[in-house]
Amino acid sequence: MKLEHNPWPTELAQHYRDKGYWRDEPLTRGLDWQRRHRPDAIGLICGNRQFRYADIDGLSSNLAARLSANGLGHGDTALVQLPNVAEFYLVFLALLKIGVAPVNALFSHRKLELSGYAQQLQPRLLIAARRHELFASEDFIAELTGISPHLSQVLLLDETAPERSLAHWLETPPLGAVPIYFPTPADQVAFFQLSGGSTGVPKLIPRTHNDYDYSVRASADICGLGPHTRFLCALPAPHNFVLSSPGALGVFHAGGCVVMAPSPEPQTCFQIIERRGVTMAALVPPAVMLWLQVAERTPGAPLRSLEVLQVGGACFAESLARRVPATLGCTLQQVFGMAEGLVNYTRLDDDPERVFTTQGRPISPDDEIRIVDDQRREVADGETGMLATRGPYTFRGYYRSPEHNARVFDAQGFYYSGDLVQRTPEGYLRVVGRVKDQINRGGEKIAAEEIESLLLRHPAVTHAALVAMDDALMGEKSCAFLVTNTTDLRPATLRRHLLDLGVAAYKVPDRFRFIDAMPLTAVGKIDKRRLRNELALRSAPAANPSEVTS
Ligand code: AMP
Ligand code: DBH
Repeated sequence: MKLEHNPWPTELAQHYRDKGYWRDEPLTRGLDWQRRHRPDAIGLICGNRQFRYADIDGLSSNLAARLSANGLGHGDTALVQLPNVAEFYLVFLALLKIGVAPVNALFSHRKLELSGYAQQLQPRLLIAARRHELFASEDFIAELTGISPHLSQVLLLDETAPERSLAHWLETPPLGAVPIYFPTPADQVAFFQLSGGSTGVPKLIPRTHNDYDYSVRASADICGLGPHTRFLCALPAPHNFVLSSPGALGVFHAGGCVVMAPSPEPQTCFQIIERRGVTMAALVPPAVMLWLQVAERTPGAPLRSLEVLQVGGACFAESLARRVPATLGCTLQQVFGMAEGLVNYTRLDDDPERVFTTQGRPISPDDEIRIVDDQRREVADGETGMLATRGPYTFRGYYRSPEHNARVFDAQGFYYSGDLVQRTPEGYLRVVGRVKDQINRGGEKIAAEEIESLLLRHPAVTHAALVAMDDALMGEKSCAFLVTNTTDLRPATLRRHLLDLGVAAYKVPDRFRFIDAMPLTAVGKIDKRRLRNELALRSAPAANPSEVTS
């Protein structure tokens, strides 16, 4: 059975094969090569645990075989939520091996996000962690089974009962004959990536082996990965940046070593970097700010092994970028990517000025970029326009979302990312803004519509609008403007309301403002530009008693 996805047109697919981008091989091929040729090389470090390539392959094969023996295979999907631990990759690789397509939820996701994914994918398998509040008891598992009635297999990290213990399933080969299993065909869905989104319901991005594998291989090449690479995974492991740009998959492809960190917090990361000789790390801008502060306070900080720091996920101020090489003693690489596909890198041998002032150029000569105005006419180099792209690893449609797809793709299959960019004459991109209704909170994306509709579920809220406000550390934070039918609604009540609905904490507005009426545009839509301007004008806490700031 196949999972649906919008394929590339035959001619383009042929072109991508002819160029050698698509190799019709599974995403696990790189691992397979390492296992055969360098079984004893260390590929993964998590705390005090070290995994050789032979271990990574063996453990993931145990899990693959057991799941396969239990009847899981092509056409099936899995909901996975794990923290930054080695098991994240062991599970991902196991599922790829047997052709079960997972969605890897962020560890910060809660009921609402997980239920949304379960609703869309109808998973038969759930892999999660007992340490997550939702999985400390059985209630939410029962709820998920209600949403996805075929959910028949549950495996948990930190679980003691063997029939449900992820550790047990990884460490023990199946009894009896090992079943024969295969990955899904390379032009089919391998897994679902998460989109930051701009709509009410979080959208899923089908990624095929062919397209993802190409982006990983080409990224590993651009970033100079090899067996010497020790890559620090300090952002959430499922994030497209640290999974594939070049991320952990790039490192496995190149035979290097992924070193897990529980968070990007500098004290922890600096220790791990020193202890493990980390050569490369990937961060979002707020984390870089913290690293710079700590490194500046403690000269001679233990970052001697660090060669490259990648920064991406949100706008990185030029002034900060300029501090990176001197303060952290490493090469800076800017990365502008998206889980939907297109990834841009500054190159390691680029002139520093270019690295400080642009977000890089695309991976592939066949990444087609259009920068267009409101009428979708191309603008000249240096002018600002909306980014549209298609190419050998940019998806062709969100999972089961025909209406939304009709809005964000044009007839030629170009995807409109919602970013406002400029192109330099050399083909480098600069991200200057956004047209999508999203808040980028230090790399964590919040779809305004999702939070507005949740706020409106409170009986006292009659109108809600979520907008970005500038923030020195996070780049942006979120502010909810609200019109209510009562005078005594408090931010704390609304915060509780959102958390009770089960939304991830990072999506809860950082500030609430109560106003008498929403400003409207000429066509009667909420005028978010005016709301944003208002915030910019009064960035100091409001003194007006009709507004509550928190
Ligand atoms: P997502 O769709 O969640 O994968 O998020 C991708 C989006 O993150 C892009 O469309 C941009 O809006 C934003 N983004 C990623 N990298 C950068 C960057 N280096 N500078 C500015 N924005 C970025
Ligand atoms: O923000 C992102 O989604 C992102 C950033 C850098 C990404 O998907 C990527 C690199 O691949």
